[in-house]
Amino acid sequence: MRDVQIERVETIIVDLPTIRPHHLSMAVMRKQTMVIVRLFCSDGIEGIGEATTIGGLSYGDESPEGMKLTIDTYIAPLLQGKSARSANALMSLLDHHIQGNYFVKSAIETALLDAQGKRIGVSVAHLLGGAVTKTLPVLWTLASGDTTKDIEEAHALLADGRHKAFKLKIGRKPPKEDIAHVAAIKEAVGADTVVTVDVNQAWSESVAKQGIAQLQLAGIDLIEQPIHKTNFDGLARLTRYFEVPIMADEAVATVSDAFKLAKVGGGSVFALKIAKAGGLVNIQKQAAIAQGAGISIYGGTMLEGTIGSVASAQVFSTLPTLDWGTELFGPLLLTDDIVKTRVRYGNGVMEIPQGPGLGIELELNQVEKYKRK
Ligand code: MUC
Ligand code: MG
Repeated sequence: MRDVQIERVETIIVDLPTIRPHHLSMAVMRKQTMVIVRLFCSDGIEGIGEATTIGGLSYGDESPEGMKLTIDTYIAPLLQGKSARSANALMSLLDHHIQGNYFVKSAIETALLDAQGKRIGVSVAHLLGGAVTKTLPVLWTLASGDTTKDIEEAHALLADGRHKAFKLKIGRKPPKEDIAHVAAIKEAVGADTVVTVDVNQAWSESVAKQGIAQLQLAGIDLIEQPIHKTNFDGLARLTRYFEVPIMADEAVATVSDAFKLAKVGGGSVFALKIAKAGGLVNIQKQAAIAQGAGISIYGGTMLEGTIGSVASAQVFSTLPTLDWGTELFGPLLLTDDIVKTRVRYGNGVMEIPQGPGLGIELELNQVEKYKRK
């Protein structure tokens, strides 16, 4: 097999407006900022990846501007001139020289896998052992900040059939108001529509105990990250106490978090995200830990655009135990896109592009249009 080298790694910050403000406990998003990675190889193949977070530094500890700097200053020089074929070898090199920086590593691994898939004519899912599905269930997050608008949005989406389940974001307002908001939406969409609630760490354990009791009574199907991410024992206590499943999100970032949380029973569901985990291969390791511990999994998002969402979909499609479906709706929250062919959504699912690589390509005019100047 002819050797192929990495010639150059380029990063571009892209800002895309959202279709409406997206309210989370720690930030209100009006645009999404993505760091797009272009990895050029000596055989003319280009791999693409995406490093995206939520609300600057309010969700994770890597910012878009910092991620660009990390790749340009530390990662690109390490990769330049190296053999491009083995993502595992290159990720191991990065892990040896660069601590943490998981969001960035996920974008680089995505670009390496995309390039290798394009090179040998197979999808990224195929490189990861093969897909078990060509579609993934995708819920929608209602987070306009207004109960009436959320109900209208839910009814329109149910009528259209694009989504069949919803996630609600709370934690910005006093618990009483938040719970009334959730109960009103649940009643409006009906008992048969799955509704989950993400508190994004906003509650103390004692408040969570009261709040979850009421959410359970309102018929909510799953509670996501009610308390601070470092409180593993608290998550375990809530998981044991309530019938409604408790999902770990921020708490389960790395492979080692998954192991430690599984050991204490911190959550009956894990939300897996390629950015938190530091890449696609680590998602498969976390899924194996969850499977061994009898913990369900859910395909999470960092509200990435199309590249990050498709990269997530490629690895999620290899997991037979994705009981809770996914939330890979990121591209639908944005007013426009930077790829040639947009991903198709309908009937509650996302259609996964079928390779080679990620199965998508950058539309460079669009990248230029939304590139931060
Ligand atoms: C989160 O914490 O889950 C995922 C969907 C959404 O609306 O926000 C994100 C972040
Ligand atoms: Mg969450």
